[in-house]
Amino acid sequence: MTALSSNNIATALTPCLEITVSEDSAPLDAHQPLLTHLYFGDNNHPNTNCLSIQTSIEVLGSNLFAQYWFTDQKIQQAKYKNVHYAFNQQILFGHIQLRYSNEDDFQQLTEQTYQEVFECLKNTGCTHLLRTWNFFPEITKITATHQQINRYELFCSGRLHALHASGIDHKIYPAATVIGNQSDCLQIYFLACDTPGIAVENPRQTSAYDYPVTDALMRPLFSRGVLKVWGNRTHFYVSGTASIVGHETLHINDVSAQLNEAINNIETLVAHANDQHQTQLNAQDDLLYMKVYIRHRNDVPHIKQVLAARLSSTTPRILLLGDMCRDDLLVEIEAFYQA
Ligand code: 3EB
Repeated sequence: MTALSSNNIATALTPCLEITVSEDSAPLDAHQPLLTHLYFGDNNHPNTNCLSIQTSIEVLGSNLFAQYWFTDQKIQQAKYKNVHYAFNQQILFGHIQLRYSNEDDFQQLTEQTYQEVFECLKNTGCTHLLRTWNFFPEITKITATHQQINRYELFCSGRLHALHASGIDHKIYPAATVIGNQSDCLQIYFLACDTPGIAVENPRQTSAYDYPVTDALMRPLFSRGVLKVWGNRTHFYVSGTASIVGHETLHINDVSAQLNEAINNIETLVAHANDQHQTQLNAQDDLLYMKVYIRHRNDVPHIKQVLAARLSSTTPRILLLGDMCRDDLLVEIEAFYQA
């Protein structure tokens, strides 16, 4: 459970938002309004009654993983330009998926995509972006339109320009995941709200937006974690987290040590959130699930061993095949806390 201090966490009345996870292929019976249904690793189970999003990424060692996001007030669906979204006055979940080729300017594509996202948010009043997930292929590849800048850096630049141009108060960057997949699309989905969350940075890591990059316009604008109260629950959205201490990759070529370091990072982040914001999140017991993005499928046995040692046996973990934004990273994890 969570104790909340009124001056640290937004006290405005927020709707409830609950997430359940399912490793079962049957869609759940929705007794409450469904904001979104996210699923991985199975293309036969879209849920036609709600915004149903398939993540085009391979699941390792399981057929399906799904999440259902419920709320307590009626949800509508709509489309703005390329953004499909489900929303009410207080919550919004959106999805955008665009095909592209190696000849396209990826900086421009990302900027336009995020521009549409911010326009959509402005139109609905849910202007606070809390959490984003971003997937696209060949993440560290140098492309035809820019020399010496890889696709992830172009992505960061496009996102930064759109964010700055949005006119939205962007002092609180969303928590984020950026992973390379095997599709031919840029896929972005996101959670937004009419009231802000609280950004939490990690004392073990340089804030990503302060990384020593050569070009300030390519800064990765995301927070390590975002806290948000929904009704009587607290959520903590932890960004994709890797074996980075300060701003440097540690444990090159050692996937087990990288995973242990990434888990250390998340445990420190949770402790820091508790310290700063009077939450009482338990790094193990309140972990709803962990997603583990793995570069090489052969590493799965090592990954499973570390997870067995570090996570509670009942915590769902989903292993996904994906590339990280630095070539020396072999694994990245993302966590979702609900207390
Ligand atoms: C890192 O810590 C690893 O650009 O939005 C993780 C999560 C990473 C989000 C982003 C990048 C992003 O820098 C990479």
